[in-house]
Amino acid sequence: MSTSPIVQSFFHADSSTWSHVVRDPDTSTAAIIDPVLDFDVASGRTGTASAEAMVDYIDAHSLQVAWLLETHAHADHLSAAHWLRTKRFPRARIGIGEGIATVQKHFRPIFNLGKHFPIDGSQFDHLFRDGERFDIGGLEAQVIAVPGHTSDSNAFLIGDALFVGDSLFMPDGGTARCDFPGGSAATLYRSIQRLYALPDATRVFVCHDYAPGGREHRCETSIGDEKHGNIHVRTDTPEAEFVPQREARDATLDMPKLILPAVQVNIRAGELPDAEGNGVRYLKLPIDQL
Ligand SMILES: N[C@@H](CCC(=O)N[C@@H](CS)C(=O)NCC(=O)O)C(=O)O
Ligand SMILES: [Fe+2]
Repeated sequence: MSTSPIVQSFFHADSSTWSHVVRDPDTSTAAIIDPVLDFDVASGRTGTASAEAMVDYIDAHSLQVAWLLETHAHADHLSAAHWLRTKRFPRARIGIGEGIATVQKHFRPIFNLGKHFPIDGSQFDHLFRDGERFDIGGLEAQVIAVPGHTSDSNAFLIGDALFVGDSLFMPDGGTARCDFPGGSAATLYRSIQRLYALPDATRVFVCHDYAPGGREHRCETSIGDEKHGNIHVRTDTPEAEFVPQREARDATLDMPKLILPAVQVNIRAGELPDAEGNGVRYLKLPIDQL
């Protein structure tokens, strides 16, 4: 049984998102983490070029996709999970943290989705609870709940590779914002302490990299490098120092440009809203709600 997955990462430039294909070297089984559906908000046009680049890689290596994993309901891009499962990998299961129910409960009234929109996470194939273990071929995977950025945030420890979602960024990028509904800087700090309890050699793969200082975009670091070099939280950073700094920075940030389209699609596991009578799908833009 292998403990070290092969990771191929894909960068989505519009949202600075890293998606990852994680594969067991001993079998052809793989998981896709945080796939992106292209979306041009000005034209309302979706696209699958980014997702198809991952499909090409999977086809080239004859992989079986067992899981489409979401580290959280993203606020800055649309998920390609539904498209990938429907059009390419019908046997893959879409999984997200059980905290998605809290996110859905918050946003259902904002988008006026009504009682027919379930707020129990049932749009997803599987809801992960903290500490849950599952297999990807011969790889062992473990769920580590990392709330703080959002209430549904999970990290996935797959062999020696940790997919941190939006908790930690690269060391010079610090941490994710905590001002979305259900977010909390103190909660994120405590989540990060759980990640810092992992071995220093644990490979860390981030979900976003905003390339501070104009350096190249990167996605891989390690627990040791985060613990000793993260600009927001190192092993010697007290919670009382991190929280006010994180909150002060959050107060300066604009909402992500795609938050309204993204959230209403991503709480449906990436499925677009049903078509109206004319066959066209519409996204809502609630006024003065955020
Ligand atoms: N300008 C970006 C902002 C995206 C954003 O807010 N990203 C979140 C993660 S979903 C974050 O934590 N950003 C951290 C920061 O900007 O400090 C956009 O409009 O999409
Ligand atoms: Fe995020």
